[in-house]
Amino acid sequence: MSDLAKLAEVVDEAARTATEIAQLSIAHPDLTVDDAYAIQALSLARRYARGERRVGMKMGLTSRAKMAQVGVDEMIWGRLTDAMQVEEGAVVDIARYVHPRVEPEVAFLLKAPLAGRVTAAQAMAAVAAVAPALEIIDSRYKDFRFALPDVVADNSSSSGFVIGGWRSPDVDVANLGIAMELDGQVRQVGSSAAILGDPVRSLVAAARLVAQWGERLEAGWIVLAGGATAAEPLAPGVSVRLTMQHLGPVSFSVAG
Ligand code: 0L1
Ligand code: MG
Repeated sequence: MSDLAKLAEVVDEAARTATEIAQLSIAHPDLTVDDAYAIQALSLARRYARGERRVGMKMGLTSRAKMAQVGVDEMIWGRLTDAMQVEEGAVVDIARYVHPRVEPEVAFLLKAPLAGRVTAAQAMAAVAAVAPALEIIDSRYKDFRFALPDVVADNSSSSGFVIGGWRSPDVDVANLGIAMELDGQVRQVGSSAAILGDPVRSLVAAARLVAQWGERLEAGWIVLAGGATAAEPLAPGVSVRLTMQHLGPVSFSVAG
């Protein structure tokens, strides 16, 4: 087994068993971001071998609030599988995660493949629908602390996602008001404009970034554009509700 495959096994086991691990970059200070994307691909291949199915891509650190929260200042991406989807309104078991957080996102559903350098108009022509979404992020690293290669190797902290009702792509998602409540208390407010000025720019970036790894965004896939605000920690018993202007609500809760 190669060194990268061994590290892929480490992050995969940490995610599968919800077990905290040390940052890979401590024992491997020379780990590059390219190595980290290779580890991510190898760790996801292990999930596919267990029967999970790729259903999309998440963009990460696409807003200043998110970059500041984790001290990393480059956009990153990760892979979504069917096992990560939480049904709207469902109750999740916190034991599935190490120290989960939740953040408000905009989701795109694709009706055609996309890859490489595309314009915003070309990207939107491939979109079947848009929706409000919540991403559950859960770094597998101790204390939720990491360097850029660590977080990339760890599937960019992606652990779960909840999608609200799909709406027509005619809804302009550039500057939608956002309120995220935990147990009925508004904890984060903002605008979808915090996502690169317009979440469509994140979709354009997603097409460019996957192509660098010889992949394309496929018809039927979901693309999460990135957190619009800082993330909030999840705790047993908490109910989460996001309301997004023109797109409506999406919610889930954590078992007590
Ligand atoms: O925007 C994001 O989804 C960031 C994921 C990686 C950083 C984090 O764990 O917050
Ligand atoms: Mg996110």
